[in-house]
Amino acid sequence: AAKTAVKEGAPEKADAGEPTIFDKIIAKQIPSDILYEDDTALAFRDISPQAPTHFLVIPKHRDGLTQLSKSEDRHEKVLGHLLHVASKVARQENLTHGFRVTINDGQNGCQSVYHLHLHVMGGRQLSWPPG
Ligand code: IU
Repeated sequence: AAKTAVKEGAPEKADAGEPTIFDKIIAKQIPSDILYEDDTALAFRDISPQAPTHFLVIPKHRDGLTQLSKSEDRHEKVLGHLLHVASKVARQENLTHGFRVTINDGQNGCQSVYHLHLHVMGGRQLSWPPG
């Protein structure tokens, strides 16, 4: 998992996160199955689906949002937008019987890519609680 690398004694940068694979997906340098795109958000199918339908919703401009726990007041609008995009794409994908939205945060949350992303999973009966 990519960990934030800040030199000892160095002032913390606005976005100390290193580039991730999602930057290449946003730039279309590597192919992905894009379901929705606007100026702010991108939704694409997860490469390793955990349900019949599994897509990710990410902000195009990370702006410090390596993970949810780094949110600042300025992120409020984009955070709301990402949830609404999750809902719209779930509708587009006909997840009429329900779905789950998950954000994995940090080590205990099993986050592996340090660019905020919402998982949207559906198309089967999910169980609760998660592992
Ligand atoms: P996580 O919550 O950080 O663990 O989720 C990262 C997700 O990104 C995970 O479900 C991967 O399958 C997914 N993913 C992807 O869709 N395409 C990629 O090139 C890579 C990871 I790397």
